[in-house]
Amino acid sequence: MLYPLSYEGWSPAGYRSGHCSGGGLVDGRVCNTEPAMNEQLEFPTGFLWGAATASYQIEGGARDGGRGESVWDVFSHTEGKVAHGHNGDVACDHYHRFDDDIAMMADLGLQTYRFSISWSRVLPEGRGRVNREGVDFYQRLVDQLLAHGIVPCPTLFHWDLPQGLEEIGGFRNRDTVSWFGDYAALMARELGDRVHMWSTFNEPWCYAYLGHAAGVHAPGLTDPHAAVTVAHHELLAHGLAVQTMRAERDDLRLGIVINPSNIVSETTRPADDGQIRLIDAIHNRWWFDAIFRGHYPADLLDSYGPLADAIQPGDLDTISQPLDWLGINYYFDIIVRGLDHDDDATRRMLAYPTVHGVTEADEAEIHTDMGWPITPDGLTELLVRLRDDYPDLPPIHITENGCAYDDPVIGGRCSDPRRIDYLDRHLRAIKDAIDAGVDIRGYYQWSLMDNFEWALGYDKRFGLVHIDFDTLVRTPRDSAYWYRDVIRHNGLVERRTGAQ
Ligand code: IFM
Repeated sequence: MLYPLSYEGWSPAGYRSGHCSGGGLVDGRVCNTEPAMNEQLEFPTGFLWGAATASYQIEGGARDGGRGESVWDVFSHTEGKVAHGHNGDVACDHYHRFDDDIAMMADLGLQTYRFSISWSRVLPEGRGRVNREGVDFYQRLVDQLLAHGIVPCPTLFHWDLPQGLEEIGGFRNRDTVSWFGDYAALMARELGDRVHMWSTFNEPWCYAYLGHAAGVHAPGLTDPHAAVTVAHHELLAHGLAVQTMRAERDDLRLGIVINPSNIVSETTRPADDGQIRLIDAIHNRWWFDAIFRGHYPADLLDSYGPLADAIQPGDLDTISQPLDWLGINYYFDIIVRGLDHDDDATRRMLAYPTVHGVTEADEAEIHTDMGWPITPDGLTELLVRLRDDYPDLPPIHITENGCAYDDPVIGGRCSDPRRIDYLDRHLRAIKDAIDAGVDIRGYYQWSLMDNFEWALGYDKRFGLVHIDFDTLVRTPRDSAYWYRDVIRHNGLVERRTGAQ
């Protein structure tokens, strides 16, 4: 039996006992496994179309303009942490080439651009001294975007914590919460007259668990207590930042970006259900319950016990600030084959990031270069379920969605039909969710260009634009021109590839 683990109040039993085909409704839910690729689909008027990147993944300029070190500089320069010893010192050199990159975005018709601010570029030590050159960089970036009619959407924290703060405990240290609040207020003062749409954190689950439990991301710890503490402090910092930014200006549209996933179990052992439910709580409910209900999931708190001792009275009030929008990053459903019943909470959490597997005989066999299954149905299901489970949800923007494929440039052109297919399927899934009544206002493809894919280095290519990392030449792929058509038509037209 195959079923997605539920959010609270949703019964998994009998929900999805197999993958649907041919579109339509299965058990009352929207299902679009085999989209009608040539069917035209129009999105709601005013829907925003964009692409996303993050500071450490594209900027480079690591030693330029007074930037301070981040945890990712230290991690990537530590032997054995990143594939091939790659690092973000140069990356796409966007720090020096942003003018041209923005002209390229305009050529591709982007209406909005999601990027992140490098905290250590504007505050080299993470607190105290402001680096004017760093602030100026982001002011020029924003001014150029606006000059090209592109709506800027910055994220304040996409994992590159200033190393100075890491040395005094990083997000394990409760003081970092207030330093983040100060940083957020500074950015609201410096950019808030021109930038209205902000997110505080990107994928806080990744920073907490990949960085502090699995140890595969910076800062590279394998300490479950640290991971849970960071998961809490990130949310507390988010809530505080919303307060400090609103105190600076009342015209900002503030949100947070979470990466939820359906947890799909294919295990037949009933004894697995409780553990899978906890995995769902770690990945999904922890974040949404805290922000939109003002409490953490009781089952997870019970399981964590003393691991969650960072939570103090009043914290959840700070965390559950009303938001103007919610960012959802979606790549794939997490499909669990089986679990070790002898795990204690600590070992289970450490094991968690590696438990996703794939089913054997369905569309999930199709993988991207990340080894991730392709599960567009899951996106519709997830969005509908979020809407059902959290009635006070603000409008949603899909802030990341995309796939890694290493299609080469041949004769100046890069044909990438698999990316077009992936994006087409996921846009149809989003449209299904909109038709089912979910309030979705925008879509950011990940990523504008190939970039530093964290511990996997530069081999995993997510870009609409191919980067030659020797010459830094940019070549828009066929998918970039396809996406330009999507934007022009505010939706999907008949499928076509190639530069137009
Ligand atoms: O590259 C990352 C990004 O930084 C965060 N979301 C997932 C992407 C692909 O792994």
